Parts: sequence; structure tokens; C-alpha cells
Amino acid sequence: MARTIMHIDLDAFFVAVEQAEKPKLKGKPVVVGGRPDRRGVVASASYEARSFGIHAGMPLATAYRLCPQAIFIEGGFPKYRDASQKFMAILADFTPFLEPIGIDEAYLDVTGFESIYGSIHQMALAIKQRIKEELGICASAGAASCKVVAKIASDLSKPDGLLEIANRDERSFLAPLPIAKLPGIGKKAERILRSLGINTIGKLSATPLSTLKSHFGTSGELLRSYASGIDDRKVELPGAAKSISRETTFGKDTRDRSLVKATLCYLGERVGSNLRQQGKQARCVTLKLRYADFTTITRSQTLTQASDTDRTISDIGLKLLSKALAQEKQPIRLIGIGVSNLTEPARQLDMLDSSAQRLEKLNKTIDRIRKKYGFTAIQTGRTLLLKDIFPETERGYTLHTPSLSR
Ligand code: TTP
Ligand code: MG
Repeated sequence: MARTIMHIDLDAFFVAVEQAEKPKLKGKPVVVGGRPDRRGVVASASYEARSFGIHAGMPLATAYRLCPQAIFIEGGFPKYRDASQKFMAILADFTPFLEPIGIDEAYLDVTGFESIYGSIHQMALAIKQRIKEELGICASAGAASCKVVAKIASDLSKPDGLLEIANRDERSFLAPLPIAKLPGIGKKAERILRSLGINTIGKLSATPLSTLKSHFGTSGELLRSYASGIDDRKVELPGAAKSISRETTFGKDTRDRSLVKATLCYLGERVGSNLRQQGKQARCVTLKLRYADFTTITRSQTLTQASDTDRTISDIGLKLLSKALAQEKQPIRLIGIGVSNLTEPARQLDMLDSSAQRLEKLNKTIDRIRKKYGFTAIQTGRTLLLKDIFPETERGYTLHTPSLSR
């Protein structure tokens, strides 16, 4: 389904907060960052100051040279933080699908919100209006089918702007823009691209992947996707898990390897199922063991390719387990497995490996069956042993201590 993502960014944020506090600063070249005779750089410049060539990151002395009549303000972070919190609270009134980025910007997933606000345009106007009324500052908004295009749209619309890019117009919108407009292209990447004769986003999207990969490694692919207006990144709600793990303490300390292994695989499947529910893949698997004397160890392995399959998670868990068991002979009190370094799944076109595709299909089928008939309705040979040990409910086995999700 086509998504609609809105990106909102406050205009000249630090300056705007100062201007809201002291209206006589409005319409003037204002620089927040410090006094011009001090060392330091410009944090925020009013649009009037920008017309003199002043921009964020520029040494204050340079800013002073360009515009001696500008008003230089030291600024105070607590009031910016306060304004930022109020800004995010206003956005949260419009949608729970909100991803704050930094201090003055956010992505909103507004798919389907036309039905509430009349149109996405109306919704953006209402948001801008409330920010203006309650904070006295202007915001710019961009709306498009994906994050990267929405962000570029809000940036281009500044100040006090609103720009919507219709579905399927992404490419033609991006094509004429200079490459520096693409988020993620810093000074160095820009130099490389220009040396290759790639000056516009359109040219970048038409550059052979092999060329981009040879200069930017795997990021080359992402660059080209973004340049083509393709960006699968979701709006991530804050507090979304950075890692997923399950662990359990055995009824009594055990040396029973089959039980330990089966439990590990079961916990691995719970982790995998949760991971897929969140639409994520993991790059790291961690085994946790607590021995009878309460010594606790963790062992991790980083994957060469991110994965979300039960098989991969359990295989690595088992491998780490057998290494650990070879070193320590004590009975085991607790076992846990977790995944971290979570990423968005690679797109289908990356999945050249057909065995990976088969595993992915298998997991999808298992997830469907479990959703319908309960977690233990389908089991691998690896966990079957648990059937005789733990009571089953629709939600899975009732382990001696619940498997924790953190
Ligand atoms: P930005 O949104 O990048 O800049 P801005 O809000 O001042 O201007 P606009 O969005 O209209 O282009 O950054 C938000 C705030 O973060 C900015 O007001 C001050 C702070 N900041 C710094 O302290 N140092 C910097 O180098 C940048 C870029 C921003
Ligand atoms: Mg801003």
C-alpha cells in the first residue's frame, strides 16, 4: 500500500525561539551561537542573516565579517529543549505515528489521514498553524511517499513552507536537484560524485550501481535508491526495541544438554517471531548463560548478513552454547538468547541466495500458522522435547520462569 510520510522541521529554530521571546528581533539578521569576538560557530541563523551568506557551522568571526550589523546571541539550551518538547507534543496530538529526529524535526506516518483532516495538505496546515499559535515559530512541512523525498520537500519549501510530492512524481521532483540536497551526501561524497560528473540527483539515479559501489561500498546502493525516490525506511516510534531477548531460569539447575538445547531453540523461535512481527532483521545474536554459582556470561556473534529466521538465530545460539559448555562444566541455572543491532530487512532484490528465500518463506508460513492456532501448534524437531516437560497454552510453553522480553 502506498504510504504518506510527512517531514516537519522548524525554521531557524534557535533563532525563532529568541524571536518569539523578543519580537523586536523579528525580520532582522540574527545569529545564535555566541558573541562574534568569541571562538565558536553559528548554531542557527535567521533567513535574513542567511542572505548575507551566513550559515550554521560557520565561525562566528566569519559571520561577523559577512554581516557586522547582525545581532549575535549566546542563546540558552534549556529554553530550546523546552520548545522542542512542546513541538513534539503538538505533533503527537495529530498522530501517534511519530518519529522525532533531533531537536526540531520529525517524521509522521500520515497514511490514510486524509479521511480525518480532509487532505494531507489540510493536516499539514493545521499542524503549522498550531505550532505558530502556541510557540510563535514557523515550521516547514514536506509530504511524499517516503522519508527521503518528504525530507527534501520540507527542506526546499523553507521557510514557512509546505510542499507535497504526489505518488510517482518522486523521480521527476528529485532529478533536477543538486546532489547536495540528498540527505547523507556530505562534502566528501559530493566531491567524489562531482569528480565523476554526477551533479544532479537525476544523474545519480542513472549511474551504474557498480560505479557507485566501487566508490561508496554497500552505501552506493542506498544512495541510488534514495536518488530514485525509493526509501523503505519506516517511521520508527521512539522506544522501539533496540534488542529483543528471551530468557528463562530452569526449575532446577541442569546438565541435561538436550533440555538446554531445546530450550535455547524455543527461546530463539520466540525471539525470531517477535523480530519478524516488528519487521526487523538482526545483525547480532547473543547467548546468555547463568551457572549454578550465579556466574553469568554472554557470548555474541555478529552475522555477515542481517537475518530474521529462527534457523539462523538458533544455529548461532547452539554454536555459542557448545563453545561455552566446552569451557564450563557447572550445571546451568538460566539460559537466554537475544538479537541486537536491528535493521530494516534488506529488500527482496538483495536476496539472491535462494536458500535464504526458502527460509524466509518457511518462517512466514510458521508465523501464519502460529497466529491462527497458537505458538506450539507447529514445532521443529529441535524443541519437541519440551512438549513432555512444560505445560502448553495458546501463547506457548509455560516455562518455569517466564521468558522475559526486554
Ligand atoms: P536545523 O533544523 O538544521 O537548522 P535551523 O532550524 O536553524 O534552520 P532551518 O531548519 O530553517 O534550515 O537545526 C536545528 C537547530 O539545531 C538549530 O536551530 C540549531 C541547532 N544546530 C546547531 O547547534 N548546530 C548546527 O550545526 C546545526 C545545523 C544546528
Ligand atoms: Mg530546523
